[in-house]
Amino acid sequence: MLVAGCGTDTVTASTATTPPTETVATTGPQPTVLEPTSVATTETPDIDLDSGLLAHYPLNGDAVDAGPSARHGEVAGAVPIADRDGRPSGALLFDGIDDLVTLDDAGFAIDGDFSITMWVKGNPYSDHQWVLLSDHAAGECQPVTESWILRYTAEAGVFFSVYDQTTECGSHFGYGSLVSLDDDEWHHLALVAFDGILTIFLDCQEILVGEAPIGLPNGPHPLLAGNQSGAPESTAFDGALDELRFYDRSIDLPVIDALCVEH
Ligand SMILES: [Ca+2]
Repeated sequence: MLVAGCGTDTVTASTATTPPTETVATTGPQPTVLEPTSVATTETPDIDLDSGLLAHYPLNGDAVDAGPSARHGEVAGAVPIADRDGRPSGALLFDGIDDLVTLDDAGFAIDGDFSITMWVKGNPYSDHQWVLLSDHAAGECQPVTESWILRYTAEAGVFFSVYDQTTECGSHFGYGSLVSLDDDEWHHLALVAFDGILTIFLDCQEILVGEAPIGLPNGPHPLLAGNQSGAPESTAFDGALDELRFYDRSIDLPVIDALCVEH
């Protein structure tokens, strides 16, 4: 199935070099519109969902890693909820206040390509931004640590930042728009970093292509789902997560399609 570029969504991307703040920027440097770039052009006859798999959290009411390295996490507050197919305890529900999951990020320092995929269902009545994933601490300039964070706001959409020490407080890269995760519906989100380009897919559709630093640094902060280190209520995820996967490679379009349709 052809996935990339078949929708009508406007593709917008930006790079930003200003010092980051804890508020998602909705203004700033003018976005640089890049041509959509497929993350992979070669279809393989066999779709391998396990190649390069660092961790796979089915989030069936817990944080067990079903991947090859058994990097089990620890749930703090989040509770089981039915998944997108109605399977009881098939996903995890976060309260938007203080729930989070601490993951085992040993070995998550990635210098090259990577991919992250998950299902997300957001609470439409939430009134603040959400941190979906992070290896990042809240509320401070972080000049001496590498970190990254995946956030969402109703205004700015999906927002992935890497703080890489190239400026005083690090740099952050890329933000998307025209996507909604807060409509109380399940959506499949996939981030694919390939050869210096970050592509974000929502429900198998490419929504953002932007230049991004290669790699997923593993800084001193814990790898968290549902919030960031410090766990401020103002960034607590409010909704449900399911089927969280990390890869140390850029997954191709058939894999993305398979994950967002069948898994
Ligand atoms: Ca699940």
